[in-house]
Amino acid sequence: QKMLAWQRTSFHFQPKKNWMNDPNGPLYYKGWYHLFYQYNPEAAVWGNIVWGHAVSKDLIHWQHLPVAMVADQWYDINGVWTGSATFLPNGDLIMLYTGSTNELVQVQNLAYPADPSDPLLKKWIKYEGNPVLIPPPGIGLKDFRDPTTAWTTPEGKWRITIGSKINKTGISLVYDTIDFKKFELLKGALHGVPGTGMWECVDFYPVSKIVENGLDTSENGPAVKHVLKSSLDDDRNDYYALGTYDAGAGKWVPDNPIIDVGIGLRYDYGNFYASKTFYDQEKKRRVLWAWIKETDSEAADICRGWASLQSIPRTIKYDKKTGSNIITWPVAEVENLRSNNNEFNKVVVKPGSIVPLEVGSATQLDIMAEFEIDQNVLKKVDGSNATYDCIKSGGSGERGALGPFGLLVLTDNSLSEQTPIYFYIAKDLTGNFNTFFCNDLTRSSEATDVRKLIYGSTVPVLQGEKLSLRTLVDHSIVESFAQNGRTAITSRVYPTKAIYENAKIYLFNNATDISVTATIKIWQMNSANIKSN
Ligand code: DQQ
Repeated sequence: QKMLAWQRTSFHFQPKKNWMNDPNGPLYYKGWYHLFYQYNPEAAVWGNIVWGHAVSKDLIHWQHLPVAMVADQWYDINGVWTGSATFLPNGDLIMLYTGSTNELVQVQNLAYPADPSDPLLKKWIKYEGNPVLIPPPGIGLKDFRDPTTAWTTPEGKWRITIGSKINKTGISLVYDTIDFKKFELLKGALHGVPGTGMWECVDFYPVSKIVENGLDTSENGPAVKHVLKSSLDDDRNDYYALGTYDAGAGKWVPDNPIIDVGIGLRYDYGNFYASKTFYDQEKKRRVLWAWIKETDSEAADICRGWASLQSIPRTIKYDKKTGSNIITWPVAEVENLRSNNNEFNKVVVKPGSIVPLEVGSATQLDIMAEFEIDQNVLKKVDGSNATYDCIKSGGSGERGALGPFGLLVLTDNSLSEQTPIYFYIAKDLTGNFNTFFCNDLTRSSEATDVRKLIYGSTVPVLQGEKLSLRTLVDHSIVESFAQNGRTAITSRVYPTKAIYENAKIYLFNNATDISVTATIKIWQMNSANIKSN
């Protein structure tokens, strides 16, 4: 246990011990942010699921509270599963969640705070008429879970959506309600995509095409686009698409069917699942949480006594510059943990070289880096390899004309353990560039019980933009963002040597034909204050 102690994070949310998975019902209430989460109070593996609960003033420093809801009724005795919060116009709060019944049927239940005057919302009452929804005809008894936050319809009713599947088509069912006790199923679905399987933890919300603020879930109109997100049970990733919502019909259509939900864009191209957003009415932003699972063995989880993290909460916005994706970015409050700024200006990294960045211990960092490349050199390089793929490539060791180049984090002095985060530029025969953003875990640990994949995808780079990345390092998690959050990659990393003061950071350039000029700011990060209950 002691050996693995360093893997515990310092500014990510995690319970003191045991297993955690999905974020549930995040909300802001009477001065406090609340995070509920799927929690096993008994062990560091999934099971006995109840709602863990913690509160924060700033989404960074947390106070753990007693479990909010336990499995004590026939309709949730096999698990108090994922759910979402809705504020009513009078400020009242309701929670809808999935229960796994005594017969393992998935049903939806209603709960509300026992004492709305308690800003900590410690006690919850389950509605006596639960369950409020059972699987409708034609839907599998175990394919009906994770109700969303409700939004209002043009008729003034409430509307929710719930993920499911029919054969291999992932769908999201739509229900209208007046009181959250009786529901009416709409015909068809909000949307469905063949071949995507069960849709878990569906999220559905508006983003503004014009303003920087986030939007409350019921907002709509010509300046709004709607994001539909689904967590695909089959491949354990969170996919989204931008599209148009028809409130009259209760249907949503993707802007581009080629990148529909489940077959196109992801919030994050690493380890990031079962995410949920909420509208933060205090700061007028939409905030995204996600479950970051372990990628070592279950035996290691049990030995450590805990499993899983929550991502750093991110603000989520429509990308006005590209018009084709959203951007996710760590909430501004994270920056309050920054101390000891180290700056490295215009460091030239030649083809095939590495440059150490002296910052002391490199286990708790916030890194911002920009890379410049001589445009004349870029023009001269022959085009040929436009079809690069991070995942199928040879990783950071495979050299191309224009990449890879970037950072090595959680790296020991001998470089035997290293976690590269990098760009790779591919140029086609017509002179067009395609930029990829990748994270190679193949050499991240000498432990043998760790999954060591290469993650990544393309990132849009517009005319005149420098390549930029930001990376948060926190012991066993690395969260990276390219081009201010257009593409993100989160990974869990388990070095055995690159720990404590032996963890270093380097610049590297494995391109054969270009030098890159890097300008970097690196902050040491203070630990968040996490109080036990
Ligand atoms: N986790 C919950 C389910 C949800 C799944 C159970 C997603 O409600 O579908 O712990 O990780």
